[in-house]
Amino acid sequence: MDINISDVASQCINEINKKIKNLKNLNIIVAGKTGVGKSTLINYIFREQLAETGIGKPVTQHIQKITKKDIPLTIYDTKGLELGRDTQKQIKSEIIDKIKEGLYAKDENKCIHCIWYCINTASDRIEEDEIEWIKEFTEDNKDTQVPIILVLTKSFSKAKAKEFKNYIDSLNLHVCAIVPVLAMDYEIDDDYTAKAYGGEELIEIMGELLGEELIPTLQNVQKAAIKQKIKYARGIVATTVTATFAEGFAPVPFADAALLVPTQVTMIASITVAFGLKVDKGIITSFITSILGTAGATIAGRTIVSNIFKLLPGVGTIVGGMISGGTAAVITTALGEAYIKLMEKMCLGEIKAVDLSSKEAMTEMKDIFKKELKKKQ
Ligand SMILES: Nc1nc2c(ncn2[C@@H]2O[C@H](COP(=O)(O)OP(=O)(O)O)[C@@H](O)[C@H]2O)c(=O)[nH]1
Ligand SMILES: [Mg+2]
Repeated sequence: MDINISDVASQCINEINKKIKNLKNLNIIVAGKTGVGKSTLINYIFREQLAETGIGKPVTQHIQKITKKDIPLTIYDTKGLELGRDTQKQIKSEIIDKIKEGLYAKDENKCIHCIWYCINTASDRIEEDEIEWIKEFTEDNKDTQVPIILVLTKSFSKAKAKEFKNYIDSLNLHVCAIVPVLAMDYEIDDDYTAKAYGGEELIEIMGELLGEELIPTLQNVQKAAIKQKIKYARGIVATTVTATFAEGFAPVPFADAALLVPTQVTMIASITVAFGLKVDKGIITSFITSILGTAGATIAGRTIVSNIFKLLPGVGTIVGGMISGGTAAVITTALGEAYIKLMEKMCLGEIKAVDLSSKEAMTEMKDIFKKELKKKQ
């Protein structure tokens, strides 16, 4: 059985598009006084500088809806919380109405899943009116129960942020979590710049708060917690391998090794969606070609397996022209890990999509795969 590399790459792209289309929409309200750093936070946490480049549309007097094509996320940005009691009260009811609207729609894609209330750590104090607002809000939110996270923005001093957090903790506000964040590097003086942080923690908490079905979306839209993307992607690999090559999986004849391809296509697509990177057919083709070590348009299942065995003798035994479930699992895991590494490097800007077809990049991908095979043996 032959596989055609261009076809496999197309299948990956189709599967990626299908998975993206099926992602549930995540809806978050971001509240806080003007200047506390809401827009900076949004740009830090989510991909594509959403607060700057997204389309903003006023939905009420004080709420603006921000969306962007192909990002399954809606941010409701509030303004005016600094404008005194009456405006604050009005904003509170606009938010509660928005939450109820989502609930009545009985559509998970329209529900408000979380509220981030931002307080500026640099200002050193939570003002009395904010404490009041949060108390009243949580009272009104008793039936709707939308989780609230207090984000302590501009927390360039970790020590100060900790102190501030402890203080707010002692107020016993009904919030799910209090998370210090520095959304942008902060230059303290010529010699010292505080590095942005807090994204990993905020995303971890979001992951705990949101239901299972929103996790693929969360990973797709976030860019501030690469470690968690990797962890999640590894979970995809593990699940794929256990589901496909569970104990008792019959050996596959070499010639039919291509039968494993659909499983691997699905795995690659899920990982791509988790990373939220723009991956085209060229990238997938370079990846497959470099791993299989072939320049040909088609390749036989038997050749794939023997090429991989050549890459690392001892990865599997060639007995009776079969590969065991165990060997197939090792190969699939290495493939998944190599692809995760590629995605990670692309996220960090260490590999550029345009360079992927270069000889150096191909060799690098092959080396990663080889290393992973070695690890899994
Ligand atoms: N260095 C640094 N500056 C920040 C941070 N957060 C906000 N700022 C700055 O504070 C100002 C107000 O931030 P912005 O996000 O526009 O606040 P918003 O009105 O709540 O949306 C801008 O000049 C930002 O650059 C941060 O984490 N680090
Ligand atoms: Mg703003």
